[in-house]
Amino acid sequence: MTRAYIGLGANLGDRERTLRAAVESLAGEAGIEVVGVSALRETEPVGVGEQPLFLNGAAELETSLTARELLDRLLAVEQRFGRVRVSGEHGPRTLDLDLLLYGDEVIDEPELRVPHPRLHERRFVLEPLAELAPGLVVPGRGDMESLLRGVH
Ligand code: GSY
Repeated sequence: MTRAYIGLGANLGDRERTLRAAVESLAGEAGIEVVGVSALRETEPVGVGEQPLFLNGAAELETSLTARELLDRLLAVEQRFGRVRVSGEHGPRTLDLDLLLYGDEVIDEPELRVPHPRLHERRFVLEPLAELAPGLVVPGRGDMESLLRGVH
């Protein structure tokens, strides 16, 4: 079993309902146990121009799936909730599920990079992660406290 963390985000539609339903849906998947969900917080969009506010959070999972299998489940749940991913597009989204951490593994494969390559520079990711696991160390990046000190 591996402890994994995912980022939750939405800035279209009924954001809270979608995020909670997505977590429920993940919890119903074979091989995934949801062991924690952070508070959801409203955040200013980062790096995507003018867009509606996001609702962001994070979830802690215990999983028997491989990182690739888990990623595929996340993409399937996103699609179930109407998310269409167009390469290179950064438009508003009904649901965004990002694989942030998969145990202490470092993976750099097409479409599958963990730790998430922008995790360490995003307050909207670090804060909910630190809430779930304050003692977490992000492989290659450091501990939560120093990472949070490094973001605006
Ligand atoms: O994968 C993250 C999508 N995203 C977000 C987000 O979830 N929240 C905020 N506040 N800004 C964002 N920019 C991007 S891209």
